[in-house]
Amino acid sequence: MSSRKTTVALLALIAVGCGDNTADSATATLGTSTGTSPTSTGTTAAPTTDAPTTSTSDSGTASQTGTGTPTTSTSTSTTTGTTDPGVETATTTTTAATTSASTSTSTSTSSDTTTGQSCQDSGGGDIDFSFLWVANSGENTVSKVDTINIQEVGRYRVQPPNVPGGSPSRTSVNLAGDMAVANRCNLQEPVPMGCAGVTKIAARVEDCVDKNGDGVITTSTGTNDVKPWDQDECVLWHTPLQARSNRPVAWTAGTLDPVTCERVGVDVWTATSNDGNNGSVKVYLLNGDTGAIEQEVVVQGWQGDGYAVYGGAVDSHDDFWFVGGYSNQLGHVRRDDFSYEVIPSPGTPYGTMVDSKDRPWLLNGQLNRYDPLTQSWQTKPCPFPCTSITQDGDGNVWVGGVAFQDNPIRLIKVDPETMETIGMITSTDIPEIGNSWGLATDVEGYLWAVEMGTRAFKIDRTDYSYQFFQNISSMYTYSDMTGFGLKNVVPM
Ligand SMILES: [Ca+2]
Repeated sequence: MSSRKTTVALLALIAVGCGDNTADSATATLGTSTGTSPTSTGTTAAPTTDAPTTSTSDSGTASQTGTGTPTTSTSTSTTTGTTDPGVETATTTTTAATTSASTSTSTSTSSDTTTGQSCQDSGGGDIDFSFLWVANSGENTVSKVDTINIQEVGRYRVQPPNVPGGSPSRTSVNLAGDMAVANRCNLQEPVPMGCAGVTKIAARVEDCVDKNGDGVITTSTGTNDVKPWDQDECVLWHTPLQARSNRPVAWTAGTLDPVTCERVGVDVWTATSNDGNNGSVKVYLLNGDTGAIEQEVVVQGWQGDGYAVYGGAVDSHDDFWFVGGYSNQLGHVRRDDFSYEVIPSPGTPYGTMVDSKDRPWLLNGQLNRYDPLTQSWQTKPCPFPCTSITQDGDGNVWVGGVAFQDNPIRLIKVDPETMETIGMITSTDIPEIGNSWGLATDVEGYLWAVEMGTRAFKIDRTDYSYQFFQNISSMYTYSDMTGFGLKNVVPM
């Protein structure tokens, strides 16, 4: 089999085998690429085309900018000849179709000035905060796993009963240890309100709320102790959303108050399909304390069919970077004024992160790294079907993926600058490990490779020794599920 065919087969495998674990028509669009309107097709991935490579044309300078309007939708950014930014012909469309500005609102909170020397890092770096938050998608719960003892210490409902949808996947952890998770919904339009939505859970008992005033915090203590909806006092809020797809979730770092040493302005980004309008998507900033929608930005010029937006992460400015749902595009909404840009990407997204130098990465069979300063992409092939990504405290990028046929590679270590593979973990090192859909670094520096299945591997990245957490439920999470990714980008 030629390498080209191999790549194609791998991508087809990814499209079918992984994707989000609920099969739906959108999985099929991966293989088609090349500008065909994915809404039309429900067919399986065509093995003759190869999404990441065919629709390349990199030199991703083409970006369209626009400004999001405060609060509600409306469009503003009437971009010119844009459309499908992810689909080839990237080089030409250098629009910059800004229109009206959002101005006002936004109290630009630039951190730099307040790096209080007297304040210890408020959480995130503390060993007490070492939890892995994984979603048990099929049962609408999230598990809190102690990464030191490799033990599940809490399990929580994240969707009200009797509401269709749910299906949580991506989780995000803030610098105080709090977790937010997005419910994907995954139903066909039209969907009811609450099919999608975001739920926040506190990590520390002292951050939970004694809602019934009995002087005790009632909360889950482990796997077999799941409280009824609204009775776990560490589940702090739930914000229902009406969308067929709600995937990315990413906490902001906020700013450090030098007096109280508390972080303030800690909010949550999420994004959804814009049901009824597949030429756009919605990005939300939710108030971290209340879950209220602080801002809604309709991002125009986005190929928003299918999964619409697949994942996202913040940079050191608390800006939100997000990737297409199997479509070759990268989005960016700025925290200070909610303006945005849509950037064609040279490869199809699956996993994504922002590295310690504020560069978004996206990957799915190929590594793609975007440099916002030069507005350019760098790409490298993966020696196996790569899907998931994290960066460790030494700067090394780790990439997980699909165990494919007789390829022994399970994880690779990548130089963050050259993007060359500088190490690998194989099936000889860890015979039990299969597909690592999710990858994260914990506070002690261990890697966590999470299956779409029941095992999460804790791996020593120096000698590759390992243990694993055995869940009773099937997990599916590949976002910043420990909070290390956020800590990694925040200037401390
Ligand atoms: Ca109570």
